[in-house]
Amino acid sequence: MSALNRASVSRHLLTARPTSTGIVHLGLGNFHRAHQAVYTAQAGDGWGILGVASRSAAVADAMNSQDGLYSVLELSPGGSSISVPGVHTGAIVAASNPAAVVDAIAAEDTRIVSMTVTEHGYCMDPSTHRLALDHPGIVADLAGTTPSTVIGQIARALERRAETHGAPITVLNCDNMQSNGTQTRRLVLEFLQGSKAESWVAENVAFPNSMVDRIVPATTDAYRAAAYELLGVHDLSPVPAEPFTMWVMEDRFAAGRPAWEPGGAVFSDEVEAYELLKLRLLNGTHSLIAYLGALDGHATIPEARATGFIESAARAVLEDEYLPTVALPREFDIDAYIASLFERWSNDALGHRTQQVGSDGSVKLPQRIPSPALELLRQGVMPEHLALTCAAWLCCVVPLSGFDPGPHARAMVDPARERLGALAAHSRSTEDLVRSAIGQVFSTELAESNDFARRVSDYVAVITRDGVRAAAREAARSRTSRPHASPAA
Ligand code: CS2
Repeated sequence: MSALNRASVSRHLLTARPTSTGIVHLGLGNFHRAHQAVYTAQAGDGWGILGVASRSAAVADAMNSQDGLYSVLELSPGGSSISVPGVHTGAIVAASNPAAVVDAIAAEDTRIVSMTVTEHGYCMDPSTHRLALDHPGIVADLAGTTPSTVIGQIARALERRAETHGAPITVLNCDNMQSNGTQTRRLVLEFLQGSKAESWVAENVAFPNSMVDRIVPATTDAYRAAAYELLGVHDLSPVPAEPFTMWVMEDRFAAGRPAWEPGGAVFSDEVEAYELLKLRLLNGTHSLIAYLGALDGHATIPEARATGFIESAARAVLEDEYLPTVALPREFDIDAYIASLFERWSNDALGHRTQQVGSDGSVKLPQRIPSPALELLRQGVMPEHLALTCAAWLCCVVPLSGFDPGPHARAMVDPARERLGALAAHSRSTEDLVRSAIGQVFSTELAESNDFARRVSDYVAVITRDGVRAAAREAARSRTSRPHASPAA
């Protein structure tokens, strides 16, 4: 059986042949491989990417054994298609070779370092948005060991650039975070505070903000088999993806960039508006669908979205609670955008799992819930469905004793599971647990809203006692008593 490589791949499927490595990308997960890599391949101007996997060697090994290649399997109810971006010049693993990561970012030929390391990868305190100085990795990196955190690796490499050749570079955050470039700049400068490199970084390194979007499930054997059907050769690591893709970023690059426009990238001075829109309407609603779906026994997002009470809750949170808190980009067709979201969530050929979207809620939800919740609370409006999202998440990851959230919730991975379990063990009441969880995971300001914490704990109690459908019914009742919302001016 033949394997995918440059000799075996059908010419018409292969998009690019890089001539040099101008980009070092941290986070070689499926999202990067179906998003930025595809745009870079479509640029066709010779830029190559060195992929850096965080911990697991599986993807890097697979790609290295396939001449850097892998396929992107586009799936929709209308059919499937495949392509091979072919833009990576190699792949390494940060955990087993952290020094090589610093060397690669520091190399004079590297003009962009980009990242998709998930919200989790930035070692940021969610309440203050500052570097978590008590994070063991940050403590070690600041003490001068070979850096193991992403911020430490970037900062040390920039320091080396400042001390040696001095070539400017762009740091491009492609994670789902509000003002992702600005936040990364702050974290890196905080790491370098007081060092000689601080002012060099401030002047020579660009940190554009970007909004990234494409729904990309995890690879399974079923996707490997589907890729084989279309490729005719075996790919160890294909990436399943929806057809939709969107990338909006600021055109502030310190040392050039690929021509990402032919792939559809948009350069805009309104990135923050796009970010908020996406983080709230897409990601925030996605979380609600995932938690309600998992608690109602659904394995996939399309299954959950097709369930009447979940669709109603999704529309309510999106239209009444997220939409009024965002200012739309100029000439933006919001009705078409909302319609496309519901269509994307219905993609049953993709089979995106509730467990995947529900995982890491403790680091994803802080980007999605506290700001809109506080905004509505300040206006005197109780964000019932944001409270329901928090409650459903808590019921999935820290179920009260005697409550079984079901297999999809149990399979959710969350870095705060243990911490929340300990909080639960020491809490006097559900409200006490909810308040501490909101304070520690989301924001102290939101925890100080007694009404919100009480509402979340009411929903936790209803889900635990009467089930998730009863809780959603209760949230829905609040909708009818409120005027229809419109986006912020
Ligand atoms: C999802 C995102 O897992 C999640 O939390 O909301 O991964 C979502 O699929 C992407 O951001 C889409 O661009």
